[in-house]
Amino acid sequence: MLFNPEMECLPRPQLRALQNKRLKEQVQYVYQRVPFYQQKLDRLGINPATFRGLEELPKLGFTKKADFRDTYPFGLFAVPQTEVARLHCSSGTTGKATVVGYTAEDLQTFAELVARSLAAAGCRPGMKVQNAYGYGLFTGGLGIHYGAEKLGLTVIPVSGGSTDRQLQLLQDFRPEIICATPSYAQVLAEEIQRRNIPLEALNLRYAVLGAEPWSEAIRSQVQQGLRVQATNIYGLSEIMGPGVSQEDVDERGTGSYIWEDHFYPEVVDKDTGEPVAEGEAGVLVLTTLTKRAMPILRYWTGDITHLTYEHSEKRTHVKMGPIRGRADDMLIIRGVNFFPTQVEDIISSLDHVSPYYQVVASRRGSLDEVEVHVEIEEALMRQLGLDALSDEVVQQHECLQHLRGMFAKKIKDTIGLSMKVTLLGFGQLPRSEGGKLSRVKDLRNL
Ligand code: DLL
Repeated sequence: MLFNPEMECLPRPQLRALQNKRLKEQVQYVYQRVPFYQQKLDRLGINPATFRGLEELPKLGFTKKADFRDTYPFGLFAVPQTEVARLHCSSGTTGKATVVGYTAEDLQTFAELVARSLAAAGCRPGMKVQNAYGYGLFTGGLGIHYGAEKLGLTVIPVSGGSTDRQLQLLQDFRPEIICATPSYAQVLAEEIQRRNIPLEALNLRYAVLGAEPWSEAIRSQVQQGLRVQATNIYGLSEIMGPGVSQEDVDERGTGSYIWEDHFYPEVVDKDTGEPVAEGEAGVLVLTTLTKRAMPILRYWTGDITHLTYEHSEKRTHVKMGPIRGRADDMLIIRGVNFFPTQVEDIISSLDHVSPYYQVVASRRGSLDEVEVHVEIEEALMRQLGLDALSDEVVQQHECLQHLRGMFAKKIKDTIGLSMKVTLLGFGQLPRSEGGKLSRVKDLRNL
């Protein structure tokens, strides 16, 4: 369903003209109101009055996470505090949090774009949504909440964690929709199976998953385990929160629509900052086109993806691929650039392994080492009559040794690195406690 058909289907020439007009306005607006941008544009010799819009956008350089830190807490705000209706912070960063603010108008836009996203995910007015994103400074909980209300859903604001309560509410209130991080949706799916809760006791149809990278293997696990159609929702606090882009339920696996009337996307080379060709992977850079409290020009998201402008039946907006990792998550192992999510692709292609894995980088002497821990499927554990796995147990089973060898070989063949593979029993790796789950440990202290 389209929430705003006029905007979602705006023919591309008109969409581009709208973006151009809004970008010029946004540049003038920040120049007048944010000393950080005024100084930056002056330094670059750009006069906002004669700025030519999209064609000149690459001249503006990038805004980076460090710029938020350097101007902490309110240095990038374009309105007086009295006009700021809400504050949020970005999650999981070291040092000072990144503070972001919204005017009442920004919150309206935020709600509309989340409403659009939920509609694309399959949600319809009148349905109930269990919102298992964390409420608080994190944008996930409240962001989804107001968008869901705007679409006309009944919101169950349970927040993240408390798995017993989540399962109880899923059975008692019978929501059609669950919104959660993919790693927490995996936990719910597993617990339902472990507790022998029949899927008929639930009424779920859709899962809207985001806030961390996930794979097709996780999609299958959640779709089967919760009997839902699962779509991707992407976003980040610095730009807005959830709902910057969203996958359509009927077009799963083909990318997520970026709501281009409000955000202008570019993908650039992570080393040179130069634009890459359509379809090529690079760092996603986003420019807000309508933000009032905290407009951001060319934000270096650090997220690696690609764009496709291929025409779709449903909407005219561009699609972005799944996030393949973050530019700063990239591990350089013995000189080879490697994204831990590449391991995920290999896992998806193998039988008998679960979608749970962890990549651990360490250093012995001056040599980098990578170890991949991966769980095998519950069914195989049962078949072999095992509760847990250890190296000794693997030694005793030829099929496990074969699986381990095949996995290590695939890693070497596709990534070009030798990694030690450790097979674990189902349930041996950490699970999400309701929020984001980190699958990478870098112990090298680089
Ligand atoms: O995670 C906003 C959000 C909430 C998105 C709920 C979706 C659902 P931050 O805490 O600022 O905001 O983290 C933003 O999370 O730069 C990505 O690296 C990652 N991320 C967000 N969504 C996805 C996704 C929220 N669908 C950072 N796939 C981003 C992969 C994602 N990574």
